[in-house]
Amino acid sequence: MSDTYQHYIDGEWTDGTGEETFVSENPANGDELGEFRRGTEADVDRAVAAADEAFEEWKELSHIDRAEYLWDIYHELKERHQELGEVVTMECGKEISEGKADVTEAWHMVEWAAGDARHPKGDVIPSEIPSKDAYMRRKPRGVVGCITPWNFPVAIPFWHMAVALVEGNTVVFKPAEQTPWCAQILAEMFEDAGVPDGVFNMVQGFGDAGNAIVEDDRVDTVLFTGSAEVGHKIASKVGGEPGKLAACEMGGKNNIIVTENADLDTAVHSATMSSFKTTGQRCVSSERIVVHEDVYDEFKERFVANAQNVAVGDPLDENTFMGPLIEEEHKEKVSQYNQLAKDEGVNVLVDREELDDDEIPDGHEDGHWVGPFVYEADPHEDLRCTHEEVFGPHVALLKYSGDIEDAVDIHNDTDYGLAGAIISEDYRQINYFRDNAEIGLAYGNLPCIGAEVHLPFGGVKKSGNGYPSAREVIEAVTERTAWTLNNSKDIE
Ligand code: TXE
Repeated sequence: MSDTYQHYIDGEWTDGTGEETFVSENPANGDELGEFRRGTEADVDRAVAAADEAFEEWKELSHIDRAEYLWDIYHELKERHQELGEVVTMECGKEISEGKADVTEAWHMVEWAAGDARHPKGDVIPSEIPSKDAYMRRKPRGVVGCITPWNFPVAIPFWHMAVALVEGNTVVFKPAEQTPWCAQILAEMFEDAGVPDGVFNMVQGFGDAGNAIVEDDRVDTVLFTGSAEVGHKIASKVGGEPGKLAACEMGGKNNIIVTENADLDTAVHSATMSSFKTTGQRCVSSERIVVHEDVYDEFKERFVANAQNVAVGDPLDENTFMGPLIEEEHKEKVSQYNQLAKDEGVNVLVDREELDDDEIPDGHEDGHWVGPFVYEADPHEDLRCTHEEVFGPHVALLKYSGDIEDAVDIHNDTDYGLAGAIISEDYRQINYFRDNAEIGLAYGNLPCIGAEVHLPFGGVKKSGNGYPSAREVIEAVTERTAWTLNNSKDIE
């Protein structure tokens, strides 16, 4: 083992071919957490070759035999819950209950996928001709490239990989450059579980390594979660190659609608959780709260009070509600959007962008700190701040005066379509929202904050194509064969 953490390719730890390394930093205090090899195109080439070769034997195992390896990983995730949760928190800055929840979500996904191995997939589709039998079988596609972001550094890799592996594919995993330590631990778990060489490969690194996966002809499916910009590039590259598939889940500019009859306790709680948890860095975080004029003043008063009071601080402290942003570059982006909102003439209600000195814990002066930024704006004005994804605790209150149709029109007036919620006591309004909101994930009387692992997780419009996660990922990682058998001597 060298001084720096390595790639895991074909069952071996390796420095790879590149000279460069990179450092993982704790976003709460700037501490260096470890040094990692930076993967090259040649490293990806080797990883894909190993995955391609390993596929021939892996695909011959039964679903149940493949799932056995995942059960070992499931147990290790549970045993190392606290330790890995702390690593998540140290590396991506979300507070400790969220760090641990990331690990819980990972084992739920593994449990679901490994348990589902007991349900072989296929459909009987009776032939139109009585003497024939017909049915549909699923087969693995081959090598699956998994390119993942930093905000759920344990859960999202398993969203991508668990079903893909159980279905018989092999994997090349390129984790986010901000969270290589989490990825290192995941790779150790695959090694400890004795997963056959080449079935799981990990190349640490940046976008160039991700791009090498996308451009490799031997990669049959690319699963991506990350920014809209990169996701669109991947979808258009892969879309030009017949026989290759990409399922991409990108961000959103998500809304919560609060109607005139809403339970305001639920509304204020939902908006607070959805806007500020993970410091607004979830793809399902809400940056637009669309509130009916009849309840606007009361909602505003209570939400603003929460935004003034949420505890920003050391993410390892259990009393912290919001940790830091992931990196300085991202803090600058959030700060620019806060300034843009002011330049666009909104009415600022809360501006905690610069925290007071006593809010920053001792020894954490180098963290990437921001607090909530909340403003009110006209929902019918075409402002950039209310239409572009910020990915931070930057929230617009948008007052509406008409009926549910007007609220949903405002909701749909962004290029994105990932997630949204309605808080209402009227089932007709709820049903209207369910049927007309242009989103992949819709919530009624709940915070817009996550989803049960087996539900399809993805969006429409600029937010994605396909589902790189959970049950629906099966469409991207399997081929279908329509089988017809003639039981008669006559050939029709
Ligand atoms: O994402 P990137 P970043 C959004 C959010 C955030 C922005 C940027 O708005 O501010 O994206 O975040 C790899 N070919 N979300 O920079 O760049 C990269 O190395 C192939 C929303 O983290 O998309 C990493 O592994 N791969 C999102 C992964 O793609 C490439 C969560 C994501 O990086 C590549 C995170 C390329 N050309 C950010 N360039 C969500 N849906 O929750 C980069 N990568």
